[in-house]
Amino acid sequence: MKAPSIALLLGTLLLPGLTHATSAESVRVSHAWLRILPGALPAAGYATLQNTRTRSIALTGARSTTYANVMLHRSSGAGGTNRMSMVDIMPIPTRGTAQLAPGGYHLMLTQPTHPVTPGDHVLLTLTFADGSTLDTTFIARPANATDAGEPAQPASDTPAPAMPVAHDDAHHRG
Ligand SMILES: [Cu+2]
Repeated sequence: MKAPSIALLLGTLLLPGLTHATSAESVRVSHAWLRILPGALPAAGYATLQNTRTRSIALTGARSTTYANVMLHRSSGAGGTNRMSMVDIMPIPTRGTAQLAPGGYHLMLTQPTHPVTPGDHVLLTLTFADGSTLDTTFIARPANATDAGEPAQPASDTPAPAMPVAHDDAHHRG
């Protein structure tokens, strides 16, 4: 008989009587896309994350072999006063969804290891507070995109932002 994995052991110790599923196993990602800006401006990563389990989940960020630096950010304020700050987690509520979306939580990606252009598929590894990880393909979209560009996306799913927020570097000063 094989020894149980350390992850399974930890799950058993930390969550007695509950589920052994990791955060990564309990999250479904959809509408994952990157907004690609010209030049050296940072790219932004957006997605919808659905929590299928009965415990809250915390996204801690992502890593990628395509971008040397990936940060979890949150925008606050509105219009011209929009500000961003780095955050440690994005909570995904029990049996609910959370969005990485323009004007809210998002991933900020800098230092690409090779040029990324709209239409490219970029692999990001999402990371969660319990240490689990989830490989996710993000589709690269142009600077003026406001969604993943998937034809099947229902119009009522997410209201389009009144004014799409460009992820320009002015938002990252201070
Ligand atoms: Cu940002």
